[in-house]
Amino acid sequence: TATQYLSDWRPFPFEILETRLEFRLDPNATRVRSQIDFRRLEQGDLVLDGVGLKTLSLAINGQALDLSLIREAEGKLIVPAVSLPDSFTFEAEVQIDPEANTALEGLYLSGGIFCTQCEAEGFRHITWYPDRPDVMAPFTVTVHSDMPVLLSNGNPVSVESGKAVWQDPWKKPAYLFALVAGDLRAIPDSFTTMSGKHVDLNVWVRPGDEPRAGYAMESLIRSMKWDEEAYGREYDLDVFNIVAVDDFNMGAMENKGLNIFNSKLVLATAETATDGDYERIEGVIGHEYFHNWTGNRITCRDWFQLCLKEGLTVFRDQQFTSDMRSAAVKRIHDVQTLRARQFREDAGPLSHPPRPDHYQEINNFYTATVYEKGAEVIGMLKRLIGDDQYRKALDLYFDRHDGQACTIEDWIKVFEDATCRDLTQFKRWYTDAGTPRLSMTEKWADGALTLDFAQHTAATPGQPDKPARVIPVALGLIGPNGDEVLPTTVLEMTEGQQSFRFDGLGARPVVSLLRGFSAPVTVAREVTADEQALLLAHDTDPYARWQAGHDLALDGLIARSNGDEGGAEFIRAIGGVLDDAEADPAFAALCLALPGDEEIATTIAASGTVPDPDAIHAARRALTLDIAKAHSDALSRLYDAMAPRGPYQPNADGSGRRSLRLACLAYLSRLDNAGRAAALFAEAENMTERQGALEQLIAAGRDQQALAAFEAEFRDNRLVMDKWFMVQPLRAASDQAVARATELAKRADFDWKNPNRFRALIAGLTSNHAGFHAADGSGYDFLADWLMRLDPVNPQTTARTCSAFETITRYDAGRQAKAKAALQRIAAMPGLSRNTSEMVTRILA
Ligand code: BAL
Ligand code: ZN
Repeated sequence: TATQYLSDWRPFPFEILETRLEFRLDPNATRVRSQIDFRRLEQGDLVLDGVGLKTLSLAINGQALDLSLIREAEGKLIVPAVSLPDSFTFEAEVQIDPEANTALEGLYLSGGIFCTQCEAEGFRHITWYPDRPDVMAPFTVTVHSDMPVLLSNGNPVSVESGKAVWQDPWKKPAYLFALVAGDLRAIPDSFTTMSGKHVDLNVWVRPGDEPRAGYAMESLIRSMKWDEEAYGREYDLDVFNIVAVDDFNMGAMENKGLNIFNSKLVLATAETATDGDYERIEGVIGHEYFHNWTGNRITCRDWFQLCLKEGLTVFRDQQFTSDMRSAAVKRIHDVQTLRARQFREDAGPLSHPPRPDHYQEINNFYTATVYEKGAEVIGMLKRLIGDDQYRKALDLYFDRHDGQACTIEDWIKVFEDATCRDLTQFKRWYTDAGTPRLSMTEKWADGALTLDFAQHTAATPGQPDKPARVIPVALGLIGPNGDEVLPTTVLEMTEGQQSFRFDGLGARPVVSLLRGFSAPVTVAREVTADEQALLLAHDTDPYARWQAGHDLALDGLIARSNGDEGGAEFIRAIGGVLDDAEADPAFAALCLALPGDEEIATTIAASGTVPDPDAIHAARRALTLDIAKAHSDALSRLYDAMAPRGPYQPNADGSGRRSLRLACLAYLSRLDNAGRAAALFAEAENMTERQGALEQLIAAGRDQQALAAFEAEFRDNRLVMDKWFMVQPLRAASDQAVARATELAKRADFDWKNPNRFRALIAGLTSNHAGFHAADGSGYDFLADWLMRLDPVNPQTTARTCSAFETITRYDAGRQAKAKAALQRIAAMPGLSRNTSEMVTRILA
């Protein structure tokens, strides 16, 4: 399979003045006519992309072209330069089969709705086109269909029965094209932009789903307002449409003026969606909307630059959620996600830089590194230059590059020009893979504290040497009495080893290190349990406070998993958290939640030891029980105090109270055999508490009645039933998880071709650490069997799911051998997709 290299990028030799498309929709025989006005910019052949098209005709300026120009195997149509005038109209008519399109790339049918997904390279499944992000054009789209609602990008020109014409005046690459046709109902609203322009807003859903789309619309309006206030960015079309569909490989897609969403990120009511769902809906609606400027108006030159739009847009959606909810809680959630997904990716065979320089299948690079680390890198930049300079640089970015397809070099240059800083070293964060390990040792003498820092980044695939990076180290100092003696100070580390000294200190303080998680690094330092407890009690930085408690718990859990004593200090410290819990329930809930098995395993592996999934799981269960016993009164009191005080509100306050209540329930369930959970399951009026209770009932092995009741109530709601499929393997006892998943997979309603349903069951199992890593290899075999079944149907979702195997080399030889055998079975499958083949090859390398 051909590898694509960043260094091979060459400009497209033509520009497009206008793209006109005409669709005659039919489930099995959709006709697409295209007229593309090209103008030559430099010498070169006309190379167009097309995959799986039945080509009916090709012409240039009305002259028929020979179909033998098509190179079927390569998916290219190559018209030699000599046969082309400087300006010409290319015309094609092709036929495609949306109903047969189970890969969900290009034009497909989802539950009777025609919809599209073109990022990254889906447009080539629709018609012949230069399907690359640096070729941008205004589009006019005509749709013929008897479906009641016909949508495309831009503004409506004419909408009549059976035919609609849409025009998008903003030039865009093909990956932002979208078309939707179906029996849909709108939740309408409107927005007046900061310059007074009226915009019609619609969230389109299936008939009957209208009452579940209100929160999505509110989130959209908040997003539009926030982007004006925070970034000065105004919306630029007369309409903005969002459509919810059930079958979608990703979360959502930022097509210009016509965002298409996975329905799980649109539909919510208190009875069917959790607090987490509501927060994700708000965040993703924001994310896709913010792409209008960071992605659409300014796009990527090539797919190696994906983090240019994704890292920045994630950073912006994180800021948005911080502003809408609790900044402290949001930061801790983001750090948890980064560690769980990106650090894990960086520590294994799939490690790659935020800006990779080669790939086989770009769909395999929609990763935590490109998205979440891409966002962290921007956060670091902002921390280094300050808020004002950041805003100045962003204004320059929008001014300078509006309408362009850009690179990471363009982005860095904007910051260099706006701040007069040399960012050569900073750029390594984009080009170098791996998570730096920051170690710190302390020297105390004569009222002076000297901190000696060292940074080290281990080799990653293809990158053996790692020069030092610039690392912003935010820290503060806390005196022995708990007072802050040095407020947050940002040290700029640029060398492999560097020392910083703080003079004039009365007594030896405790270092509150990496405040706000100022850089995506792991930390190695000598710190006593008493010092961690002091930070947990007194640190002024909420992230650092939480981290101190988290580390204390982690140390105790690792000791216990080694068969030693551990966790006593955490048990004691948690008493203080419980005493203060009502002042900030969401924060207390975060402190109460023990590190998960996966994180414990990661930490053990990072220290060079082989993690034992069963010992880790047993250690966590034992510490949970000890905490429950030690604090049963306080936990019980808080559980009652956090009972609902009024109607459900999906806001930070309400969700904070529920998260604390459920954190208490997790402990109390170990003492009362999930008695409170059973009562809560029966009486709860919202899905957050309902699902939380159900999870405890499953963990306690008394779930039959509750599962039956849940199924009876929600049988017809796909999204809610996804939860039912997910929580069972997730919360089942580890020695029953694979059996449970196997039984569930046999059910008629395990509609595995639906990505949400497939992922629900599989992610439920693979997130049950000891269950998935069962010593007999049954978890690996189960996953491999399902990946082999899904691959011919949906390569993209199959390939992404392969990352469940990315940690195998950290386990014992027996588990490794079984996992490798499972992967080799996948690799040997005839006709394996390029997507899955690349993932399996990288993991096995
Ligand atoms: N661009 C793909 C979906 C997203 O990141 O918004
Ligand atoms: Zn995005």
